[in-house]
Amino acid sequence: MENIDKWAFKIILIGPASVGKTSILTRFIQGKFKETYEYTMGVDYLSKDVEFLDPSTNRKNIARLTIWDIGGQERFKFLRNTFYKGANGAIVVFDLTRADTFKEIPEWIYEMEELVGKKIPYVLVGNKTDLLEEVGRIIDEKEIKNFIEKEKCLYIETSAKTGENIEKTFKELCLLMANLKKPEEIEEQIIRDQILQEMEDLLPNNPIEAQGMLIKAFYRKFGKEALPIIKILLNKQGKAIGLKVRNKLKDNRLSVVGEFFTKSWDPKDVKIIELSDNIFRIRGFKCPFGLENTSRELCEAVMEIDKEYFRTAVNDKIDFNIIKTLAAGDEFCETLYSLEHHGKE
Ligand SMILES: Nc1nc2c(ncn2[C@@H]2O[C@H](COP(=O)(O)OP(=O)(O)OP(=O)(O)O)[C@@H](O)[C@H]2O)c(=O)[nH]1
Ligand SMILES: [Mg+2]
Repeated sequence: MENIDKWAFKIILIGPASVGKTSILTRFIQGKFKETYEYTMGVDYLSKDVEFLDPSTNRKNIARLTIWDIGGQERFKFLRNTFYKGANGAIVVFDLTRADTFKEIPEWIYEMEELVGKKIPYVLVGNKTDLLEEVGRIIDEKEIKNFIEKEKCLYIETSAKTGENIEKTFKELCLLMANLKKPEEIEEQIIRDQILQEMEDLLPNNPIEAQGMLIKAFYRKFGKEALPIIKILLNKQGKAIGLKVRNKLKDNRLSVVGEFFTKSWDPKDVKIIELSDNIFRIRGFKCPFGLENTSRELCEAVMEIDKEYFRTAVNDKIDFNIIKTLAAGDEFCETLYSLEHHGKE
């Protein structure tokens, strides 16, 4: 006989009035949708068996869900005390087209934890995605992001009308309730979603920007641990380009290399502040890697490329100093290269 893990879960569907709780449930159970609003008078419940796979073993699980759909209108508040009890998980819904419903969410979660008596896994749902095209995103995505990052909860956008992500919401919640998905994985998923979102918003204009996106994604995921690796790779890249420049230029004084280096950038993005055989000071108004407002430490790791480029192309010991950087929020970048023996005996 097939070996299946069996579960029974009580789920509560909660959130402000008219956000689409009943519609989500009707879509999930009956595959139907109704345009007219009939508020839920008190409480309804429905049952359904769902299958879901343990992601690490691919083992089949089956859960009998009893889903309690609780009217969101204020007058049914008194019912929550009774019906929240014993819940194993929750779907907390707000309406993507009504900002006030999102504002209320922290209160709903707080109240849920009070009445259930403990923290339970839940999925935060932004419903009515089908209306976004028409209405636009009226809730600041950053606010939603901040909330899910702080709460470390799963966030899914759905449409009860089209059925988008409805099954997924229930299955993800099953994984959480069965403890087959750990908080670290939720965090990973949040980070992954953010990175993908950023990538969707931004198309690289050239290979350096694409490299910058990769570096940022890597740094975001691994933090400080990523820095030494970025450093080593960019150092090698700097050395490779530096060697080419050294072979190409007959004269390898810092002034000549500095001028050659500057020519590779769009003149409106850079300005030479000082250029001699001992000192090269340059300002940049745009980070070629797109690292604006990330962090100084990331800039330092990435700038290993320029540092090594100059050391190799000039073939001398060079002090390298990042005076200002857009990465740390400064108004421009300023870097100073000086021959190490300059000014010393
Ligand atoms: N376009 C669109 N309309 C939706 C969607 N979900 C729900 N609605 C509409 O929103 C209204 C409210 O939906 P309900 O499912 O009754 O809302 P509810 O959260 O159960 O409301 P209460 O029972 O009062 O708490 C209805 O008119 C639905 O047709 C959706 O995904 N897209
Ligand atoms: Mg309802």
